[in-house]
Amino acid sequence: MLRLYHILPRADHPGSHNALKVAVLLRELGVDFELIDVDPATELRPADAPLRALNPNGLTPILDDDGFILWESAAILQYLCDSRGPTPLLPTDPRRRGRVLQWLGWEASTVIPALMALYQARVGGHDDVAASQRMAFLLGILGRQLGGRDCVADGYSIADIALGASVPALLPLGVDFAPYPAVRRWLAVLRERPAWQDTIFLADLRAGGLV
Ligand SMILES: N[C@@H](CCC(=O)N[C@@H](CS)C(=O)NCC(=O)O)C(=O)O
Repeated sequence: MLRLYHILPRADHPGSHNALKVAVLLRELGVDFELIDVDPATELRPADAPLRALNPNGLTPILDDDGFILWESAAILQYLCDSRGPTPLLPTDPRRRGRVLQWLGWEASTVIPALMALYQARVGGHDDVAASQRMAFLLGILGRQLGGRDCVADGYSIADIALGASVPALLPLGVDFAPYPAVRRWLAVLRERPAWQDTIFLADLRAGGLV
C-alpha cells in the first residue's frame, strides 16, 4: 500500500505545497494511494511527535511505499517515476533527464529559499525590497524559459509539477504576475490538467485573481 502524509489546508496552515507535488504526480501516474492528512501542530512539530520516527525533520511529504519510507519531495518525485515508470514525466535519455533535473534542482535550491525569504519578510512586516527583487529576478528566468513553450523542459515533467506547486504560493503573498505573461500562460495550461483539480494550486491562483 502506498501512503502519502500530507497537510491539507486548515485554519492555521495553508497546506503543504511540497506534498501537493507528490499528490499531483501520483494522480498523473494513475497510482492509487492513501492520503493521510496530518495536523502539524500535534503530529509533526513536537519533538516527540510520532511522525518524527518517519521523518526526523518533522515535515511533509512523507511517502510510505509498503514500508519503504522516503522524505524530501524531489527525491520522492524521482523515486515514483523510477519505480512506477518509465514515464515521460522523467525521461530516461540522459540529456532530456538532465534538463528536467536541472529545473527540479533549481526549484528546490533557488526558488524555495527565495520564496521563504519573501514569506518571512511579508509575515514579519520587515523590509522586503531585497527579497522582492530576488524573486523578480527568478520569475524573469522562469518567464524567459517559458516564452513560446508550455513546459519548463522538453515536455511536461516533474519539473513542471514541482514549480507548478511552489510558484503559485507567491500569489497569496501579493506577488504580481502581470510582468510574466508566459508564467501565467503556463499556469493556465496546468490548470486544465485533471491532476491539479481540487488542490491548493487552485486556491493560490484564486488568491492572485488568476481563476
Ligand atoms: N525540503 C522539503 C521541505 C518540506 C516542507 O517544508 N514541508 C512543509 C510543508 S510544505 C511542512 O511539512 N511543514 C510542517 C509545519 O508547517 O509544521 C521537501 O521538499 O519535502
